[in-house]
Amino acid sequence: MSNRRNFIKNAGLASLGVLSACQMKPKENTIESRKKGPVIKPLAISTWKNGMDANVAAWKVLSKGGKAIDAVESGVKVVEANPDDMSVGYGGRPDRDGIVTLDACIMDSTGNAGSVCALENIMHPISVARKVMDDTPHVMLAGKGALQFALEFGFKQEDLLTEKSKQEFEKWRLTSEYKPLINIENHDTIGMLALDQNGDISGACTTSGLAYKMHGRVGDSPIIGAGMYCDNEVGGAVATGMGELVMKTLGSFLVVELMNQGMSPQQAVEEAILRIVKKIPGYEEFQIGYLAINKNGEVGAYSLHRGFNYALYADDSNNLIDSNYYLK
Ligand code: SD4
Repeated sequence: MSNRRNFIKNAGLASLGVLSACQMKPKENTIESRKKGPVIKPLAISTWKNGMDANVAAWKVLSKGGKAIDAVESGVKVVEANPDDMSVGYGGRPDRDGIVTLDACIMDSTGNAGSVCALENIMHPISVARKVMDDTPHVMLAGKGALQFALEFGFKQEDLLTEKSKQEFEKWRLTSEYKPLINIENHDTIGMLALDQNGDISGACTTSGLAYKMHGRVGDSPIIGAGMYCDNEVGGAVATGMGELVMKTLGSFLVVELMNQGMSPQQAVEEAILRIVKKIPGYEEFQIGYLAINKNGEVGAYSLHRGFNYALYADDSNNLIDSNYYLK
């Protein structure tokens, strides 16, 4: 029987009060059906151990029914302000000229995005990135322009080089050996993804980049699609580690697109690591870690080397988890 004839028949029966509740159930994707759908459980996931503190701040927002975009911003700000995290914001290691330069990006569930790179003397680059997203028609501001924009919006200029960072830098300068180390030196950049009670996804990523990088070097972290990407119909991904490898494979976009093609978050992050293995000679010398989530709140994590961990706040519990990895 054709759908139309079925409809006419059912309409007639319904008006007679003959159809069961099940037969009359609303079509999928109507407001009615979504109201009755499964309850969405919020979650926050972030890279590395410092993600534990970031998740606590994000959870304060999410557990009150707040938005994913506000959760990720307030989450990563905790790490930006922490002088003991030497890869992000205040206390971040400087470049080879002794200057702390910051990269950050943010993306919301509407697909809007904002980013700053090579920003100096501002403690919360993520909030500047959010202003770029919310208050300009642009996505990315760099260097002096980003600083000027931040100052116009009332951000304060501060010296971000702590005594500890400075002393380490002075020591490094004695030999000036530019050697990015796996897991030890460069890797506690924070990338965070959140799923809120509405089922909306947002992401943020913020870093001082590689320690003792060339002045002006920008990594993957502020680049939408490289360091972080969200597609609210699919999921989100963030990257950490040697940014050049992520940029060359547009890692976070790749992960989200693989999920869009049907992969689970775990399959997608593993495939994105394999892409680096296949395409980039010398990949063994560097660490890369990916995190991903999808709309159902499933998560994925994978890295090149052992040693990548991540913080997952879900079901009212915050846990630090070791990621599986490629090079066994
Ligand atoms: C960068 N991806 O600047 C950043 C560094 C990083 O954990 O993530 N470290 O290349």
